[in-house]
Amino acid sequence: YSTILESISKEKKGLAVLIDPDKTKPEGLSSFMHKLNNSIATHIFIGGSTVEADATENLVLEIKKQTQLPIVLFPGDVSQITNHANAILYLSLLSGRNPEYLIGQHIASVSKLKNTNLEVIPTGYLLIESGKETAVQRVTQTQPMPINNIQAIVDTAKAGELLGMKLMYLEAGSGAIHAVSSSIIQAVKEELKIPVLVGGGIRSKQQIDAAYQAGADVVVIGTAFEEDASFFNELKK
Ligand code: 1GP
Repeated sequence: YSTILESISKEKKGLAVLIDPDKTKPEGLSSFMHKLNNSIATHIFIGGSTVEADATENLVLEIKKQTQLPIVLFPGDVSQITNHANAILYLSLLSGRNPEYLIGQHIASVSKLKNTNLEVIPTGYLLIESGKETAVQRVTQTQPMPINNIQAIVDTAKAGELLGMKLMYLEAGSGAIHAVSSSIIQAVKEELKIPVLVGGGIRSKQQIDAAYQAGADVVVIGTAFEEDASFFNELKK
């Protein structure tokens, strides 16, 4: 958490590269990691909606050998917990009403977390409407929050902060057609004191800058790097 706070200020923002163990195998990672290490990326997030057993741990072990950046689990479920990462975003899907993703997975994770040194970062997770059904929606069986009711999004995020969450993640969904809009980011940021993370469907430098401009403290990008690692060249240190 301290590295997230350090990476953000008025002039500085965070960039988390999301690597999905389901799509990225440990073999042949080196060229990708080389580009990542030479970019403005500040954190590596690891996770996916559905991941095979052991795939997360194997990937974390390999990535750890190839970077100094903090490795943070961004798990789709309790099976993706591994002690080899630095921290875990302890996500509660506040936008939905499925108890399994509000508290169920958390209870199931306790016995595992007790045996790790992972830093647990309580994080509110809001799925926001983005133009098509996303994996988060499918897997969690919850509806995204409609974009025409910004007040409901702001109030939900604020409730998460009042509950003690240390980060708020605005998620359009991996590969989203429409990223979270500037007006939503701005409205949430105005109301919250905790850092705001924004991800889903961000594919260009221009979109990254627009999210920062609106108030995002950390932008999270997966698909754009997965599809074309040369995108890192536009984001050199
Ligand atoms: C998904 O917010 C992340 O959980 C990143 O989305 O893959 O669209 O970059 P993308």
